[in-house]
Amino acid sequence: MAFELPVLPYAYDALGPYMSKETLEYHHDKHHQAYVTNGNNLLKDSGLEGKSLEEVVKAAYGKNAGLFNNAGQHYNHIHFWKWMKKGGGGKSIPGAILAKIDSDLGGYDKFKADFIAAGTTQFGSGWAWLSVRDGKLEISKTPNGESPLVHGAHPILGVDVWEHSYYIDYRNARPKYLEAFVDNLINWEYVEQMYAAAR
Ligand code: MN3
Repeated sequence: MAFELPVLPYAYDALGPYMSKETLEYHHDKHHQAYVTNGNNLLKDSGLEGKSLEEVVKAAYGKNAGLFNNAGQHYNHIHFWKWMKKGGGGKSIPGAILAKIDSDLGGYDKFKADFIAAGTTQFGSGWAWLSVRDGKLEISKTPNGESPLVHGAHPILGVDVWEHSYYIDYRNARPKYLEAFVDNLINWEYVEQMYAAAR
């Protein structure tokens, strides 16, 4: 199944001032498009053409680096766009997720601090994650195009900490970008959908 660039689920200027139109235009139209184009070229003759995206990501990990990097980033970005919304973030979190954050992660404030710390301490490019492993929530970080999918867990929230995700709006201030993401952008309804699917 060929990879396709999804349409953004909101207008390019919808996430301002926390993520600008210019950032979304470059990030979605150029960076994500490149992962789709390169991924499709590498998918040809890989033996994985008929597989779902998640299956391609898992099968290519550790075996076909070029395909893994592009398919992994395609998977990550499809969800990243949906993990944000205008007027998102903060503590208006669906009850089931909030209860799990309390029981598994020590409450919202600790979740927020630990999630931001994961993104801040990811050296170089990568992602910070909230995922489900064996029924419990956990926070983690991964380099480059990796995700918890290839480490035995189900991602339900991720934030891109590649410089292309924040440099136009925040320059080198990655922690400020992460704080704005948590306080103003997270689409918790989509997180809850992925949580329900991961259970
Ligand atoms: Mn990116």
